[in-house]
Amino acid sequence: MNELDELLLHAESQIRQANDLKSLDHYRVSYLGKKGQLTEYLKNLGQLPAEERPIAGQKVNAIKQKIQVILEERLTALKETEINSQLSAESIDVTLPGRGQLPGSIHPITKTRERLEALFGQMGFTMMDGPEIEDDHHNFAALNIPELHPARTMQDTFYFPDGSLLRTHMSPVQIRTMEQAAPPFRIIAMGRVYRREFDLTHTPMFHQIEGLMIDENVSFSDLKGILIHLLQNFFETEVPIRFRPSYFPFTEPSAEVDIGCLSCKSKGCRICKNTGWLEVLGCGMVHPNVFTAVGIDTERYSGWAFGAGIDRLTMLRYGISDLRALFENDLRFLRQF
Ligand code: 2U9
Repeated sequence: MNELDELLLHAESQIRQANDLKSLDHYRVSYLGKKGQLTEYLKNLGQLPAEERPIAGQKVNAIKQKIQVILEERLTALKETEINSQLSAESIDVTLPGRGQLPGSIHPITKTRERLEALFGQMGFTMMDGPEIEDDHHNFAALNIPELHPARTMQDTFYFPDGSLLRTHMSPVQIRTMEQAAPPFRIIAMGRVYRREFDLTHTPMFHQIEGLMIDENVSFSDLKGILIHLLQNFFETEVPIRFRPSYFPFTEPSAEVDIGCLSCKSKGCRICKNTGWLEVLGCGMVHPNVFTAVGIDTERYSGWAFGAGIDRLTMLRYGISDLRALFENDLRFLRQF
């Protein structure tokens, strides 16, 4: 009996010290397993005198139950520790600072587009969109660009084998708008255009803005008023502005617009090629043939249009001297915006 009490004490202290599930199982087997110490006692009960057997049996069973309870308690405790350590190892500290990524910056071309959209928006113009892959009708024919016009030869335009093409200007967006709705119109279109040219001042893809205003009694003075207002606000100074007669197939009369050179204050420098002037856009009154192509009554309506290179406007506005900086994505350049 004393032996059994000692065994219980021993078992209890061993089990309480087991600090993982493996050693706990080892003790379970060593006490309660088939060849365990208590099992041995049970087996040996038969050798005792008959009158001692029931008491001894009860004692062995009582000890066995106690050991089972101690094992159970230890198992629960070990599992809880395991879960707690797993929880603290896997928990995420949401108060830790982030990985320190720098905020991005707005590309200068995007900045120009946002400024232009806001300035025209204030004057009641809405932005229209259209496909970059176009057809001959929307890019050329409807714009009074005749069959043999140089702009239609393979030199300037990227053609696909099926005759479709990459738009060479934003005008097709305006043609599509006029085909789908009726005047009055005050619209602008901004986006990528493509031409087969690549040198220091030209890239095969560049960005254009075009604007169109059509209503009854629209005249060249509307064109001048809006474009002068636009340029002075875009460049944020009262720059000198001049209109020079020019030619475009889709406008008549047509003009090109220059501003006084921003870098030399019109004194003459490398940027303005010593003329004191910088060309910034082309414009004119919409040609009657264009109205006819889209079914607008030329007796009732008149309108003006303009086109400008967004990349060029960006370079002039931010004093960027090399066109390539806009397309190289050098972070040292981009982070300045
Ligand atoms: C319609 C009718 C007329 C758009 C116009 C220009 C003049 C022009 C150039 C500016 C620099 C192209 O990117 S650039 O090389 N554009 O000079 N664009 S008038 O006239 C239109 C447009 C749409 C229906």
